Amino acid sequence: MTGHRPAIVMRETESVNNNSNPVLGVVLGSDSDLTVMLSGLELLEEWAIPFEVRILSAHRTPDAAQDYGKSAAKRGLKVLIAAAGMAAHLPGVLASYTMLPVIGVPIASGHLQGNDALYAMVQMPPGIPVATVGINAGKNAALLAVQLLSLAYPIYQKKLKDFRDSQCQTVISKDAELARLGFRCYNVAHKEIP
Ligand code: RP5
Repeated sequence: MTGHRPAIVMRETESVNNNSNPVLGVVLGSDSDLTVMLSGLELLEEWAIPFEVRILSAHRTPDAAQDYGKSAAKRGLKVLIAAAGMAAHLPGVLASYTMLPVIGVPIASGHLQGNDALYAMVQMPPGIPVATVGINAGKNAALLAVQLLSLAYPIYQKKLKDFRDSQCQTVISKDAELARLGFRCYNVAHKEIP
């Protein structure tokens, strides 16, 4: 594995294997995608979502990717996240082998910096959809996965609600701070917005 091995992988492996079976599978096309996905993985860990992380490549380990897609539902997984860069066929290949919803995360890499991966994921042929989030949007992928899981596991709805409330409060605080610093907002007619 290139570079350092983020601690999140070790923690995830221990906690999931020791406690409950994973319901969410996160698949990376390469270990080089891991850094981008860390914010999403950290959120999953913080919320105690039982998840597993694998490195499988649609091109370099096609048989393993096929096996993973075919066995995912049987192993109890409910949702898959697949992150890949460049000619990113991983989410589409997994989606072709499973009825589980697959969320694709286009990773910015190579000369086209994720535009290639984005188009590959979002332009799936009719019949095999991949729910594609933005380039490098690992956190949104994690949130979307939890939203899907919350349909089967209502316990996650509170975590989502708390997250949104906290996000809302953060913006309100920043807006108040802006006002405290003396900034004023004007509309196009240069009238002050109350
Ligand atoms: C894709 O090619 C991977 O998902 C990664 O984003 C990109 C480059 O892979 P490495 O050469 O860094 O392994 O398959």
